[in-house]
Amino acid sequence: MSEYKLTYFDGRGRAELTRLIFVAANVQFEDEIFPFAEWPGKYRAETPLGQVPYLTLNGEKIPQSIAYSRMLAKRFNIAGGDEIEQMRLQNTHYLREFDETSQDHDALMKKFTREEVPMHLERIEKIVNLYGNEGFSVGNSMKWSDLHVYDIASSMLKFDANILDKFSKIKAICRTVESNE
Ligand SMILES: N[C@@H](CCC(=O)N[C@@H](CS)C(=O)NCC(=O)O)C(=O)O
Repeated sequence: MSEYKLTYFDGRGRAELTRLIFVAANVQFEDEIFPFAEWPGKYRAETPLGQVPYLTLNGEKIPQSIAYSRMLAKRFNIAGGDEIEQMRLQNTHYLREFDETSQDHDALMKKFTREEVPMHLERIEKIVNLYGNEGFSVGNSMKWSDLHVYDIASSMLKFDANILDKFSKIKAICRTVESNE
């Protein structure tokens, strides 16, 4: 049995960064995936905070994906070197919540893809300009911030296939991650 188990719905969502960290570090983990239909009746009651994903490590269930992803990245040596580099990596780790419950879903979706996503991508592009190098968000080796940028940026392509066109640094990071075996 693997030391690590990650539990989430059948989708990328907030679990994908952690999956990418395990895969990039070549560390075995159990990817426990359950159908959404089983969430209310079965899985919710088993979670620490009534939410997924969570990580089970040595029998302890740990909530909050960024907290345990950071711990894993440190453990697998892709969390940056000194405090300054770790802080720079941290700059790329923010996610915008998307309110799926809004009444006017179409208008919200338009605002999200035409205004909010480009604004956030632009900020990430600037951060990479400041701290990174060609194909890397910080420094010049792959770190968990690259996996996060890749996860977020590539999932935005489903809303608009051209959404990354203006962001050459982000596209270079996506290529780095995609070319990693
Ligand atoms: N900050 C938490 C957020 C977790 C979260 O929002 N999980 C959602 C799915 S992505 C969830 O469990 N929703 C089901 C519910 O609240 O009933 C994390 O990153 O782990």
